Amino acid sequence: MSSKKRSWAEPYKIKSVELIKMTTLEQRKAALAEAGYNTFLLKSEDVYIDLLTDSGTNAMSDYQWAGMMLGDEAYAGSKNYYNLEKAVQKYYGYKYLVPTHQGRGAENLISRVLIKPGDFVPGNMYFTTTRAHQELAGGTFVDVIIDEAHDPSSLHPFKGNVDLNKLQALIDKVGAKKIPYITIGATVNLAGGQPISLENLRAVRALCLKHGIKVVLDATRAMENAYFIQQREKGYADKSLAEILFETCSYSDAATMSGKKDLLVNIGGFLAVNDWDIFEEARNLVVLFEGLHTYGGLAGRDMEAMARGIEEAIQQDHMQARIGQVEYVGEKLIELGIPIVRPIGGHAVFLDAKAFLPQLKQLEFPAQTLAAELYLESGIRSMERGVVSAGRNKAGEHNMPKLELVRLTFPRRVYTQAHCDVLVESVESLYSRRHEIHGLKMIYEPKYLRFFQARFEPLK
Ligand code: PM9
Repeated sequence: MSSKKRSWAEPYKIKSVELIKMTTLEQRKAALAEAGYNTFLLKSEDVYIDLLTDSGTNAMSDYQWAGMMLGDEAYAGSKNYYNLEKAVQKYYGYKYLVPTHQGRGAENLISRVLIKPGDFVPGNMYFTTTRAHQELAGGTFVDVIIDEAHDPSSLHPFKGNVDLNKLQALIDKVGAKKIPYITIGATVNLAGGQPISLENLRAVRALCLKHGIKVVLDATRAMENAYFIQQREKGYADKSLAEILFETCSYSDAATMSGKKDLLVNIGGFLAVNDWDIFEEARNLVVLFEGLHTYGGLAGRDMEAMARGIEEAIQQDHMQARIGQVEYVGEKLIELGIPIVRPIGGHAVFLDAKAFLPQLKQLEFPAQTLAAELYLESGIRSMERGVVSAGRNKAGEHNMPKLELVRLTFPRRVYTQAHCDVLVESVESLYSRRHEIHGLKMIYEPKYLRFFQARFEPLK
């Protein structure tokens, strides 16, 4: 048998297409200026290949679309809610389900239920919306991820792991009573889509149990995390993704979920918990923020599409092609000597903007600049994940993250290998003129999650 690695290929064929247009450089210059050099403010119709996010940008299958027609749009007790509940119980293993319109709806609920003002919430690196809700509830986020996660060149296979010494040090410093829970991201988005190992998660669980601290999983990309465990962790090569996902969730008390990622839908999320009291409180609160506890801001058809998405996304051939596509681009960029976060992550390739544009100071916004330049180069939209995303601390100073990244995020089942090739060619061309690139100045800064709406101007 040949030992040569086989190509990944999509386990689906295309039945319906959406036309996209290529713009001229002049059009892109005007569009970018109008958008304040923030790719979030571009109009989608001015974008050629949209790699802003993998959130809600997935292509649904005919099976999911058929499910949309079976939406039971009752105000209360929709059939689709029960289908979703069944699927969450079967694959994630939690007892109780509260649907939400998307992930941050679930983050709002769990933060309000569990955090008291003055509490500390450790986590394996912050995520923007997760931390924002923790802070709104009066908590302070503390990063307890391993140091390797902050180093784009470290080849650690599980850069999402928690540093148990950092967690223990926090417990010693503030006391376990002030730590209601730890948030575990799987995979860790802002570290570059990096996984956490089950060995590490088991150890976190044991330490937390000893101190009465709950574990809340951010399960947004936990299926992708399961794939990395299967590929990299000893003892898991022969386990199915479903088995690994189930085991992952078994080391936690609750999960927040943005279904817009792993679950192959365009909208939807949920909070899933094992504890009746937490469920009851969340079920009470959800009616204030989202809607009745059997729809949580979603139409019946959206819940059906998500329930069906769970079944499709957990399939081996789906995940192999999904992560295979990301690796295809990442490997090509590495061959060209372009600095990216390594190992290649699950949902995105992350350009290392500090290494790409070493001439820029961090407050000249290297990642924001690079994202803007990539759009000018070829109409490809990406996302800043650096100092703009990191926001400000309670004293009002900029948080200065070690990682200054541009995320090339892959919507699931949307783009072809030829799109990937155009992307690689565009980044290569940008890299060859990197010395000519100047930074940006922030001219408008919103109060919350500034990266979404901030505006910039070129320094030169
Ligand atoms: N992630 C992303 O593009 C959406 C917008 S950026 C704030 O990566 C994790 C790990 C996420 C995430 C969203 C959410 C929030 C929670 N956890 O966007 O509210 O990556 O559904 O989920 C985005 P929602």
